[in-house]
Amino acid sequence: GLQFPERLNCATELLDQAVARGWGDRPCLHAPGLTWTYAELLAQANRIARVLVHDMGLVPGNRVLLRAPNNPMLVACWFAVVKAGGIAVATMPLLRAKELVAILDIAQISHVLCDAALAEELDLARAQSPWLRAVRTWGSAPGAAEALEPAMQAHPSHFDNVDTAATDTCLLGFTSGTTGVPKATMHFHRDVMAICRCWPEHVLRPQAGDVFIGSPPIGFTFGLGGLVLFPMHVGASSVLLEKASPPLLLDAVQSFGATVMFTAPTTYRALAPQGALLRGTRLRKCVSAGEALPAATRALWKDATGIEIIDGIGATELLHIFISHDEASVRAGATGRAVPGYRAKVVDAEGRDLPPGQVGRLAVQGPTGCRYLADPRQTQYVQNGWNLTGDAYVMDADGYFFYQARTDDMIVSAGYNIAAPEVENALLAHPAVAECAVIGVPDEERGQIVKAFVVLKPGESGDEAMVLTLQTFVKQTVAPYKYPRAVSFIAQLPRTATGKLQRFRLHALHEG
Ligand code: 3SK
Repeated sequence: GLQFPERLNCATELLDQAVARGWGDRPCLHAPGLTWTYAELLAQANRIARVLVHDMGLVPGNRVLLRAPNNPMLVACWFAVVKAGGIAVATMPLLRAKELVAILDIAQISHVLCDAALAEELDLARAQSPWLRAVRTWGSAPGAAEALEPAMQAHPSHFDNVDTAATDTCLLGFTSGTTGVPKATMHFHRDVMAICRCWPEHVLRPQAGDVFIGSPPIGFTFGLGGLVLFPMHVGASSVLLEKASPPLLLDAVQSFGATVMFTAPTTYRALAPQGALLRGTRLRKCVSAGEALPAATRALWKDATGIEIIDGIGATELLHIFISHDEASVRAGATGRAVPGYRAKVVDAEGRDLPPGQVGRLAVQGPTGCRYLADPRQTQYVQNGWNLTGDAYVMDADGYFFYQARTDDMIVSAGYNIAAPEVENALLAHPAVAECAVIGVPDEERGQIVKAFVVLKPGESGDEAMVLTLQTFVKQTVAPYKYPRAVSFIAQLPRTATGKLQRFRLHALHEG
């Protein structure tokens, strides 16, 4: 097993030690028109840590919300928080005020560091938080109140990291959960170091000369690992893109000479027609996670680029990927095998182990995982030291795991997890809506899309204009990727005699 010292600060290990090791002049982070070396990132993080401690009153254990698109300042802020013994809560850039209010509340966020480009929804949310003490924003107009940069310039560029325990929490990862009520998963300093060892050392095997690139937000632990922690652990560099639509990603892979790419199956599918452009570039490893990789997408990508995708499944609960395989051990249709350091099995509804060949719920155990912040659902999702995932899998006799479906009402669309009740709640807030129910329906491009069945109030008409009105309304209330791409108007929702919604009948209705 992995051994870590009792006292451990993962920022010291990944950043201060990188410079101490002599990597200070190596490129660490690239963005369009900008490269920071390891030494430059360290200096920025140190100044921000000083602002947090001396100007904003941060003490170890405080939770700090980080809000930005993927850019070098976000990474500097992440390290600053962890250096100062704080707990980093990096968020998805698209979150709206309503979702931010929930996070501020559940995590009892006391401090915020925010990119000015995303300040609007934060401004709406912050007034509703009793816990918030101090906010700093970077990238704002000169002279703006709460500006981070002038405060940084007033401090020297060295900082003594807080001597944390390996088992102190350093980050909270939010997952929207099946009920739409977000859960915060807690991760220790040693967990961050553990994920840098397990999957990268055994599956990805990156090298110091690698240039990482990808689309997942750093607020999603898939992005944090793939675009920040894993490259830094080996002294490599990473390209951070604020916008990473498929065409922008393709351009950036070419122009930055990227060698390792992290993205979701939907993006591989969208890029495949231009994939031949990547032949002859430096790209050599392509990683897919966030949703099940269709066999057809794997084949399309291999045909176009010659590269075999490294598939994997991870979870915010476990911080990163725990089932995967390298390019050499692909088995058709399988996500892979348990990553060394982790154990995985399939269990029945009562939690009993199922033999190979039988479908059940995937359970995972390893150096990370099993901790929710003050959430009664802990006992529902963690049993006897095993994380019970929401995925149905079947394992073969050789320990390869094959994805079957979600076990609950979570909709996975283009790599985004969308909880049906959250979309329902957003729709219900519209004055024309009497009742509604949301399901995920199969979609070639996005895996699944959100479909809403809506019962309108008397006098309202279910026409195209109403579809558009409701879609726009949802986009304004919750993160836009959660909006229902399909809307169907019905006279009443199918319910049991006791009034329970029968979602399976909605699926049947959809299939006609
Ligand atoms: O969804 C996944 O597969 C995933 C992968 C890596 C880290 C986190 C997650 C949720």
